[in-house]
Amino acid sequence: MNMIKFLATTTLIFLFASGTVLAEETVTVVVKDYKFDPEEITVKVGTTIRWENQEEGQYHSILFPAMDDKKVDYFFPGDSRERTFDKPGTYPYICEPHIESHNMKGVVHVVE
Ligand SMILES: [Cu+2]
Repeated sequence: MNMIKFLATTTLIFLFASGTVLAEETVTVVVKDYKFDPEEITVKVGTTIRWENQEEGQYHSILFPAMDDKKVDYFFPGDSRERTFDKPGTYPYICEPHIESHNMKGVVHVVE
């Protein structure tokens, strides 16, 4: 392999690796059996969390009362909701229709 080919290959590998890192900036929380899994999660600033509804036939919602969420936004099996966290802090959330019946809640810790 000559030097040009070597450099080109190395650059491609680097770009691929960088892309992989970027992809990991989205973290999935599974929504199933009236639970968030994991219920408590710690992520770095800038991370997007995606909640995936993996129920058979039950809708849920993601509501952050301290972030001024007011509208309840149901999402159904196969659907997801995303939120990006740009500031460090602790962010509790609930599933509004199931907080009383199933204590359905979670918390996101965002760190530098
Ligand atoms: Cu729910």
